[in-house]
Amino acid sequence: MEERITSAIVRTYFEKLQNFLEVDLAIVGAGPSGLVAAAALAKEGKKVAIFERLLAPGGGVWGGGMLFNEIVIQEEALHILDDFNISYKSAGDGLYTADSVEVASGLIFGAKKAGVMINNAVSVEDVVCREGRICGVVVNWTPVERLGMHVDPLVVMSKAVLDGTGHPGEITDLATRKAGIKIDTPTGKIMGEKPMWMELGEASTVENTKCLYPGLYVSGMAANNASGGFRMGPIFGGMFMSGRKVAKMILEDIDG
Ligand code: 48F
Repeated sequence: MEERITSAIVRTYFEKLQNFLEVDLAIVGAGPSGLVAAAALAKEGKKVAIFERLLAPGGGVWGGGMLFNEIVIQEEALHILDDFNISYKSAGDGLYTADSVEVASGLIFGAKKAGVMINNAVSVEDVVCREGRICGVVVNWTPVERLGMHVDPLVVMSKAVLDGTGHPGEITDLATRKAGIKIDTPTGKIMGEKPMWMELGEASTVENTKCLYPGLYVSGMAANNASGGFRMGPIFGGMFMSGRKVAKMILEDIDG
């Protein structure tokens, strides 16, 4: 019995991995913007892999506002929750609330069912940049990263890479530092996130969602970090809309 259980896991895991070594889109970070983007592209038949540093995908959704496990969504983004079959309630004035555990698990389940490969406990530590295009991610197990073990990483090649790493914008930071690229922001560099301003932050998240460099896209808070947008706390419509926007842009890019 023991041997059969181990064999079943090893066989199916490596079959899955083998199929996702070269993908259409590699997404770094399984937060709300990354998960929404992943599901949208997978539904279009694209091969999408997400790499999430933590054991549990879902990013900043789980904790709601200050661990009160509810989040707020504005009316214009509700259609995205509908697509994931996630429920919500009116809170008046065009705002709605949803249970953060249902939102996080619903987005993960939706992305998975759409065909996305979600690699949890895997960190992206570098990008591949060739002939003026970002075209892959360098990955290693998070425990290896955390313990500082001297273990070489592996690489997943992709037509595009999405930085969905949230506030730190890690992939844009890596790409600008290590590949030395100039990105599409007013300064050509990372401008850094601005302080809390919910209304402007929501709008700027979507506005700042873009292609920063051939093959390198940015969504969610990483987009605000790159272009100097405001933070906004536990309102999430902008994150969902950012995921949808970036998926459309990437689809046009890789199909065109
Ligand atoms: O931060 P996060 O939820 O990304 P997001 O889609 O959403 C932001 C909101 O949650 C919230 C907010 C809403 O108002 O402001 O902050 O922009 O999820 C980012 C995920 O990326 C993972 C990290 O663990 C988190 O789950 N991550 C970050 N760096 C790496 C990474 C990395 N180098 N490799 C793999 N995963």
